[in-house]
Amino acid sequence: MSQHLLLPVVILVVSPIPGAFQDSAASPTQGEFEDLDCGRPEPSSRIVGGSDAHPGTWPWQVSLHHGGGHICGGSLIAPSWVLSAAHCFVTNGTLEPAEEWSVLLGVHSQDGPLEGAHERAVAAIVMPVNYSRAELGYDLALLRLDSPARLGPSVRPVCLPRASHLFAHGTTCWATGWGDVQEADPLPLPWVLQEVELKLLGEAACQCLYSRPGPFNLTFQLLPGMLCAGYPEGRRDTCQGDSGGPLVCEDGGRWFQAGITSFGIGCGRRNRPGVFTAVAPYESWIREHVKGSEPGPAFPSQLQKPQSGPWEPGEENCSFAQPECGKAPRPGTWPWEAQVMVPGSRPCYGALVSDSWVLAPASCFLDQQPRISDSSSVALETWRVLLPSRREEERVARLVPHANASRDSASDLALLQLRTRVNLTAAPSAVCLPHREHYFLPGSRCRLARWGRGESAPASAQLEAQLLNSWWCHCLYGRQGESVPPPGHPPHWLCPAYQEEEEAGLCWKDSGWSLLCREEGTWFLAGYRTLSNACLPPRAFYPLQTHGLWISHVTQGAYLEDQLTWDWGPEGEETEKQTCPPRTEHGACGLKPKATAAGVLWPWLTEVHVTGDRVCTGILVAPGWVLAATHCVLRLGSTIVPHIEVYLGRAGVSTLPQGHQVSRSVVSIRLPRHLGLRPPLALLELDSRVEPSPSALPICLHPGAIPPGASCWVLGWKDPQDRVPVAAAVSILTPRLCHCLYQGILTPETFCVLYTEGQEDRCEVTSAPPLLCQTEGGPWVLMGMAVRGSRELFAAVDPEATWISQTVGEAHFLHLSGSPYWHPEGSDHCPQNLAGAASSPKVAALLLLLSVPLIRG
Ligand code: 4AZ
Repeated sequence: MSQHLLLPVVILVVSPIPGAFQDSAASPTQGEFEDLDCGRPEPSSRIVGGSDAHPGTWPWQVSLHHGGGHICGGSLIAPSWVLSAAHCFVTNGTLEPAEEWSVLLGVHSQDGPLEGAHERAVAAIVMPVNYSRAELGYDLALLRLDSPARLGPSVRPVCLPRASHLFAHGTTCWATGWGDVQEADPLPLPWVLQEVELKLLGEAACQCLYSRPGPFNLTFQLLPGMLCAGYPEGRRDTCQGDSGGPLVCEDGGRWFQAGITSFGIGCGRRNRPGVFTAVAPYESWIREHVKGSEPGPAFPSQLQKPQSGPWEPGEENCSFAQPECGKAPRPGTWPWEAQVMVPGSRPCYGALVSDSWVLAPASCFLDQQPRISDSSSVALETWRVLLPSRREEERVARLVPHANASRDSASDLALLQLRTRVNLTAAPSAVCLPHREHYFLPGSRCRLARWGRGESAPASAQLEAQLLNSWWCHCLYGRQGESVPPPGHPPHWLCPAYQEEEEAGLCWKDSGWSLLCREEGTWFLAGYRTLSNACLPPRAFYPLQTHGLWISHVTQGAYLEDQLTWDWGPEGEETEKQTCPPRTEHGACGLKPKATAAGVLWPWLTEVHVTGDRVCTGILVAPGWVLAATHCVLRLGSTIVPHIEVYLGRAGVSTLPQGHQVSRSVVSIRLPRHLGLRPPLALLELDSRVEPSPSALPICLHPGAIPPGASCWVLGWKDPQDRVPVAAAVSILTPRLCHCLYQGILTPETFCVLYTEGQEDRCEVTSAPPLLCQTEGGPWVLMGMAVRGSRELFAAVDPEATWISQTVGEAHFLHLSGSPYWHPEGSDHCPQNLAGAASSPKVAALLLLLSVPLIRG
């Protein structure tokens, strides 16, 4: 039962709570219930982090069944009455009918024949009228059995506390149940009742822990009638399926029920103790509802009054438990780095995830062991694990490959259990692992570390990286049609952006990389990727968080940690609203420019530095190709091929060369074959490809028509010296108007643009700026490059489409629908007085009216 899913309800059988939370002055004396002994198990004799209970230790524990299975726990408080949690009986706001429930008493193991156990039907369920959902309190229910339980050694009632009973904080109490042993990890067969010792936390300490934002930025207000038990460091707790079960504390040889398991944030998490319904405040409500039952519940008086009240906050300190994993004082020397040595092959790098488990790629071992699933294999005898600061090598007891390891590289993981637990100190220590809902913030500081088996391991991988936002990552590497997972949902990929320059010397061939990301000084193993056959690290990593459950299930002790930084910013909402541009067979192109603190980053805008003094505008059309205006890169009449460098990824006013993230040399200049006139467009071949990233991403090309509804822009620099990118909005004239205006000087297939008022001289023209158009929310497409010396005329890309696609196999051509631009239009006559008048403002106004109606400036 999840605490998140409970909604406000209309309750069918409800009851007001007279005097709840008041110390009941009208407590009857103990004598009233003389005939019912309580809270005493037969002398002799999960809960997360618990252990098997001995049969008969907790004889009041009952199991509530619905639909043939265990749903919740409960406690026997009188022969005909069971106490449990209200949220067990409410689904989608409605109370499940009493007759659908049964109560199992005296059960120890729920597997096989229930020896000594018996079952009772439920005659009525009573719950407080104020109950709506567990987090709002009043999470208790009374179940009247259709006939009294048979009391015996394994079936006895627990004592109930009076309203005045004080359970001092720091007292150790016990919770019991058949619930999950970890989040989403059910109790394994034979389903033996689990017990766990929990410390009562005072109200102030508990509130302090829950006031710190948790997953989904959740904080939680502890309400009267609730109590907390557990440990700041987590690990021992109740969990789903334990709800309704008792939290009992001993006093004077009797066990009193202090609480009812109600809810929590996850199970066993650090700083997230379990929340229980406090029973004492409900003394009079319980009495009221069991009135007339003989015998009723027993409320013995408290024998040992605690010295101080539990509500004295001064005595509790509000200190948060820090993670016990992920501490690396010197990034790069990872105290969890484990080298698994298998005779006859290179060492395999993995990470220590607990005191006895190492996580590593399964592919390291798959080819070693044809029958890898046979973990009893003798070969393990010869395997060794080397951990930092340990002279002795560790022996391997067990190898547990992921079930899909050999089929799917996203599951290329295996866990190795060490024969003996290691003492976790500064080194070796364990890395932290993320929960499923972990949201690594965009811009998180990460590092790449070696992972798996490679040809030559770099001494220590120091490659720094920053996470791209999930939208970018998804658009670049996700599968088409997949939606971007919002924060709180596991991502399909994690994309670290790293400086290419730093790659030098980091060749780690035929191996993998892990992605470590830091939050508040704590390192998480965020992602991994094997099978990179190049020596460059990958750009997209598989997120580890989808495997948390498998890892915690196998290891029962890996350090799964809550997220530590919570400032999600507006990223979440933005991601949901954005849609990726269509993708061509070569990947994403034409993604929107990104606003950064430094300015707008136009990912396809390239500075083309030609030997000497010239800098031209270029446009990245594929990972290894830039398109530029011929006149800008080749001097007229000159046969000397200049040396050309291209730079990508300049966000704004930063000075050269730091403002660029990527640079490449041009190895060849290609021109289309043209008869007569010199071709206007040139393709520059780069010495190596640029990897797609927000600072280097190809533009989309679009043959022919202007896409319908597009806005068009001339993108250039205000000043050829500082080259801060600017965009000027333009309208595109119809071919006829264009022809009329520029009669005689026009080469065929040239676009004429009209600048939106006031934008005329936003960008300078000597660098031959490009003409780009964008459809609403869609990709940016390149339409043309400026004709020499002109601000208004642009040589169209369209006529060269075939040549471009033949030269650049990976150019991204989009086939958006649009009316063909080059079709001859009706009349050949030009409006009078237009020729050569394009620059007059009056004519400009007229032109605007006549220009292509779909185009907005
Ligand atoms: C549940 O879902 C539940 N860790 C019960 C207890 C806790 C969390 C969840 C406390 O029933």
